[in-house]
Amino acid sequence: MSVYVKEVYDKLSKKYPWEKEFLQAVKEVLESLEILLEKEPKYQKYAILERIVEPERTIIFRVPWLDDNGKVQVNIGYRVEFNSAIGPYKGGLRLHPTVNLGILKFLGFEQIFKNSLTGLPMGGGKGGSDFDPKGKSDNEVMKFCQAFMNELFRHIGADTDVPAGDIGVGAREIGYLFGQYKKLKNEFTGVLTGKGLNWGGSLVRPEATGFGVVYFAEEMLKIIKKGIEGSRVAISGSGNVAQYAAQKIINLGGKVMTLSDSNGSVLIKNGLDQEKWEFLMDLKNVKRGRIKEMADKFKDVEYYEGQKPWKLGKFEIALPCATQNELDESDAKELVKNGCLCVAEGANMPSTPEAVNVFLANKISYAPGKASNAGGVATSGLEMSQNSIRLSWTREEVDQKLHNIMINIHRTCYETAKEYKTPGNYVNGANIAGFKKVADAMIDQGII
Ligand code: NDP
Ligand code: 2IT
Repeated sequence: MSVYVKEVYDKLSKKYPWEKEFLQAVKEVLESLEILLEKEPKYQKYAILERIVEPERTIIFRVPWLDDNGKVQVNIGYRVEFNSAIGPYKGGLRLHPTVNLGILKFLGFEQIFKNSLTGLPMGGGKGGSDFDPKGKSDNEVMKFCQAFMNELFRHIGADTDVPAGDIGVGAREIGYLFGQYKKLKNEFTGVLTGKGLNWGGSLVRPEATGFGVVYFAEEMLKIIKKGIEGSRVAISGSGNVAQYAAQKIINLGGKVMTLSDSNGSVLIKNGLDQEKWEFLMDLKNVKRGRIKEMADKFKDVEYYEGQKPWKLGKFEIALPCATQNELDESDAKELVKNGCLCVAEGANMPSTPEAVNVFLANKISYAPGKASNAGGVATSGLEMSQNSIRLSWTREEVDQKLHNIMINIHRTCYETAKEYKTPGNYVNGANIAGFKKVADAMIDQGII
């Protein structure tokens, strides 16, 4: 590490030693930036690193709500407004029992650079709660969302901070959150994205993250003169991102061999087809069941309790779409050994630093989440544009714009990596290109 980077990182890790995921995300970005910082002393002069690693504002609040038994439950709510140099704070809300400030700071920090890469005017933010939606009734989820918004509403707005979905937050939760915001503010505005289609949502937003990951993988594969058609693809997770990554892979002639949830993984011997995909959609979005049930239903599906997909077979492509640090060094070695050529992250930071090193050392086409999963927030940006002009674009128009954005992000990362003499290193490409735009805007706007 250079002296400047080391100084900033050491100070941060002494200040927040318990925020492991946040420190992990910062370390990766700062290491990539060393080659840039050497060339451009202005970033040190203006203390950009010291400033960019601290959120502009963090809101932490109590969320009391009544469960179906009339008992008072209390959760903690958060919104980390990380950086607004290039636009209003923008990023999802996560509802999961593991949520804490360190997790949301890692997600908010990544979001700054991801949003910058989309080319759209969006700053970085993230929020959520330790509320666990699993096993809760619709009524309880509504009560929680309303209680959460009872505090959050005073901090957000279409030109201030625009939340969206993430783990545990989909169309249902966005609906309840939006309804409560509207009631409190008496205002129908684009304050959230991922809205329903007949009340301000954008076509293709539900599909966007998964489609975008596959569009990005296609671009990486073109460079090495390969394609998706006929490839065996390992996908982890079975939520929003995994579902639409799977659909796009099927449409492009690839074979989706695995899916998973936090209990285990399924190996789909003949590959996921339309019938199985529809079963998955109903299982996860309507019945809210477990992935194991796919094996109960289909003969060629095997369930592996407590296992991740990475070691279950031979795959040319891997798309981790569940959660952070779900793919470790030994998983990466196994993937490489079995002929994996391309890893595109649908989740945020799913590969551990050791796994990333394995991919880079073996010259695998590896895309970090902040580049390959940017299609979701990019389409949220398109939803904001449509809300502002009070018009809706067609499915084809939005999909075309999303596809172009992913092609552009790929090109930016690829070219930037080459310019900084680390060709093929999408980690450096994404971090340097994402950072430069935000850092230059911070310099222009003075010490604030
Ligand atoms: P969903 O809640 O729809 O699905 C999450 C999936 O990941 C579920 O299958 C869930 O299984 C699994 N999962 C969650 N936590 C764990 C865990 N600790 N261990 C193993 N599996 C786990 O969320 P999304 O699909 O929206 O999000 C998935 C990832 O993609 C996250 O990293 C998110 O930050 C990222 N992302 C999402 C975007 C979006 O637009 N939604 C945009 C960009 C990135 P289970 O049901 O058992 O919990
Ligand atoms: O991690 C992410 O980029 C998201 N969860 C989507 C954020 C958004 O504002 O659409």
